[in-house]
Amino acid sequence: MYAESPYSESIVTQTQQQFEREILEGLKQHPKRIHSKYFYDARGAELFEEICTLPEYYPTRTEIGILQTYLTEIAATIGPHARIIEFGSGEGIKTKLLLDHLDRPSVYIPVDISHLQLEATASILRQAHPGLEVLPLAQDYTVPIRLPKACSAFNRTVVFFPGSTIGNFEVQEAEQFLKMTTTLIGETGKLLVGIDLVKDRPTIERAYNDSEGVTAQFNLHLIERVRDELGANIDPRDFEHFAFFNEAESRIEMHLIVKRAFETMIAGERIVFSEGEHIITEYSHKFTLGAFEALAAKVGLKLEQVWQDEKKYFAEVLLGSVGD
Ligand code: AVI
Repeated sequence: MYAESPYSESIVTQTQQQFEREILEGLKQHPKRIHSKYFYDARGAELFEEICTLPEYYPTRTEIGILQTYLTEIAATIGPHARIIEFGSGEGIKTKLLLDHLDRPSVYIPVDISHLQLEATASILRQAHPGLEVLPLAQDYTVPIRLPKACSAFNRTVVFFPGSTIGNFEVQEAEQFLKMTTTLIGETGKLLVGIDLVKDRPTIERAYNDSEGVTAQFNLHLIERVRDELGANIDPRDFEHFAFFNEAESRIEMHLIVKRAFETMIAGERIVFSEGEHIITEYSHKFTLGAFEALAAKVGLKLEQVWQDEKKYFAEVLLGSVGD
């Protein structure tokens, strides 16, 4: 087991170079884009945690409610001595719930782009579960990953992907991600994933346009990062938060609208912003169970069990490989 962080500073530098490259690539596209994974530096993660507690943002508390109600049943389906791989490990409430309910889990591999968050979560879990081998992996999970080798034996692999983060992928990316999980779980493993369900437009739109403006701050934080980390002369006050439900694509779209025309140098290149121009910063897909089942079937995964809240706002879905 690791006694301290196995990650060197070079990973941090690499991540900064990737940030600069991808921001520039995105801002040269039409329409301009900034990938939603860049919300989550320390400040962004803090704002997201605040979003999760807002009255309008129903997904987090609804999913936690589902887990609290059904985890005994979910854990019984998973069985003892599982190896759990969790993507985007977040602040750990759902992880804690899962690990507390499972029967003697063997290995826990949290995968997250933020190594600071990972290490904090890992050390808490090592204390709470002395028999659990915790192997954090600081990596962008939108690209294929190589798992750290565990010393402990395990019965089956379960990929845990709560939070409806799968909805933040483009449809093709979601398919690729599901394909990658089929390789990780093999024939006997399971994928336990949280998905946000299609519901009435006002409920969905309110969740991304909260009255306190925290989601707006979260969105505008991307501009703060470009200003602070890439030394760009760019002002968040020149942008406006905009979020709406695109029914045809079944997704919330978050945009930043440019309020006044200006141009600025970003990482050595001149970028022109026109008045009224939109930067796409996030998609958050809302699924029907049928649509999610069809997506999973494309990569050979079948829906085995579904747990939902009473209002059917959110679903926790267990999938296995078709050959299982
Ligand atoms: C992380 N993800 C599932 C959130 C969502 O609802 O799509 C991110 C978020 N964006 C704005 N509010 C929350």
